[in-house]
Amino acid sequence: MKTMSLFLSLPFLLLSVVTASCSETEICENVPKTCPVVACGSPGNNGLPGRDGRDGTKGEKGEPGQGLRGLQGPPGKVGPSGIPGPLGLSGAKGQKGDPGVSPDSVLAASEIESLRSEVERIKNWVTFSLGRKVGKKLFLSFGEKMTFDRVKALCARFQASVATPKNAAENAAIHSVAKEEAFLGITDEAKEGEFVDLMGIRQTYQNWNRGEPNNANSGEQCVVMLKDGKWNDITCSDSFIAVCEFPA
Ligand code: MFB
Ligand code: CA
Repeated sequence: MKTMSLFLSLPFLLLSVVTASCSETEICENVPKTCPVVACGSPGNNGLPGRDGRDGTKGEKGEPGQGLRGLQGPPGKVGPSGIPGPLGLSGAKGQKGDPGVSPDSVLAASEIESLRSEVERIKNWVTFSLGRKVGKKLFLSFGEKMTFDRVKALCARFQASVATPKNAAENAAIHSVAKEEAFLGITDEAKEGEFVDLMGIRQTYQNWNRGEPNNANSGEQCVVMLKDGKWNDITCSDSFIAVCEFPA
């Protein structure tokens, strides 16, 4: 029986001898064909991937990324108020105020009324004796002869203007107060032949003497009322009396 079992195990024994001689790390075909019964097969398929290796050591820090900058965030909340600034420059000086009214300068309404009526009486006396009134104009004469420029200055000093008749009635009133030839507030200084009043308004009412205005010697830019109430254009540097007109 022993022989039989030995015989049966012989191939296995042979196989294990052959296997043992090729089973080391060398590849079968590199083995010298010393063993006539060894035939190497074709390489086998790749084996399955091995297990993951262990993590490597930490790398160096990389350069900053070149990605897009983030959108600007919303404005932050209002910060605390700053400290007050330095005092500004002084402002321009204000207009002069109205005169103060001291208790004793306050006039009673009755006192005001009596003053007003007194003024009215004085104006009437003046008009009756010295002047003539037409509508809202009071004409008064000043007997001294003077140039046109001085006449304008005199009337202005009394808050009046040089008498300027705008119609026949006013012309007659001026004629009645002027006891001799008097300057009128009319000239053609701005444009020869165009007579205007001292406000530059065209003089529509005119009362020229025969043959006037003639701009004699090309130098007559002022106007004088003659003794008969007619007008003549005359040299402004000549001298005649002043008649002023006051708001009545
Ligand atoms: C002229 C008159 C002129 C002078 C001169 C003496 O009339 O137009 O203004 O008054 O007389 C003739
Ligand atoms: Ca003249």
